[in-house]
Amino acid sequence: TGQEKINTDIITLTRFLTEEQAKHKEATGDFTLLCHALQFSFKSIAYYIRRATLINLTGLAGSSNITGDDQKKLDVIGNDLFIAAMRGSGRCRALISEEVDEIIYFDEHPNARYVVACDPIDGSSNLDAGVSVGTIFGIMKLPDSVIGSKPKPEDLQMPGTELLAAGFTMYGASTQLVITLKGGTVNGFTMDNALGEFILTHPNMRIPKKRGIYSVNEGNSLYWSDKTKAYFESLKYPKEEGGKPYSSRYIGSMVADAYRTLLYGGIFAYPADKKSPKGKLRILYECAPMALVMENAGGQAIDSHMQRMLEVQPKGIHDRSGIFMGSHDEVEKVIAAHK
Ligand code: AHM
Ligand code: MG
Repeated sequence: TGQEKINTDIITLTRFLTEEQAKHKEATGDFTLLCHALQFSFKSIAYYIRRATLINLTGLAGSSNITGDDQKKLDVIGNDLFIAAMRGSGRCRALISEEVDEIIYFDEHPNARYVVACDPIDGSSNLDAGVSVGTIFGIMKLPDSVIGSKPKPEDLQMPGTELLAAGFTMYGASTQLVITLKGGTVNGFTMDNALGEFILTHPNMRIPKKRGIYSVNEGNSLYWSDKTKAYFESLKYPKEEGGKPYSSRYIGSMVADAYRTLLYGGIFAYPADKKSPKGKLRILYECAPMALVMENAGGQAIDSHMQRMLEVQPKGIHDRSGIFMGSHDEVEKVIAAHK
């Protein structure tokens, strides 16, 4: 008849989360509710980003955050949307946001068991140029001994191995959500604007084992260690006879660079260097969530000391780290080059 076959058995994020919850007999539904609140914040951030130029949301807000970055108007709005959604979920005890110096406690929910770390709009220097940006999130559970009392910063400075779930949303040509649960697979959803739902479009994402693409801000190479310099040189000038040099891709939005790396394979790096000896990216809401996604997709993520990223213990809520992540074999090359 020439009629397209229409899929009527669509897996939305809501359905996916419900089905995940059913797999865990002991689940109370709290985690699922928290994820619904997260989902709403992604949808609203996506909405404001789409409309930013039309409703005067481009440009600076006139303030700066803890890390000294000038805040964009959208950084402020994204952060406010996120805080409101987490508070409203009633399941979040505390929130760590890139945009707020201190821990945000939700004392009205003293028995909530979850803690969320987020970068509401990562890559915001790209916003006004219409380049993809994203939200990064990690969800942790408080130890039983802390529930009911006010958690201390040390209680929240957990290594990525403690993440229950993590992922990111990319606001690009379409809005993509990638989420993974501890020990689980990585699943990608695409926002259907007409339905207002995230639809499962990329089930069980696996990162290619290797790929000749590298992604790094080469403008920092003056400050790199000799080993890091030698590593990137080796990608551009292969030693083997007839060896093919790698391609370079760098968007400058970690979410977009990581999403491409996840789909196509390759390596993404923001190494620690002489200018930023601790690296630039933040452990709790940038490095660790991405590392969980990469590992669960079959890739690897390490810091500049070649230590597994998920095991890096942050010493403060905004602590930073160098990072190399991506395809399994590409990270092996990084390790070999830094021996
Ligand atoms: P932000 O959180 O202030 O937006 O900074 C994080 C961003 C990442 O998305 C990206 O990987 C990196 O900073 C780019 O930094 P640079 O401009 O130094 O290459
Ligand atoms: Mg940011």
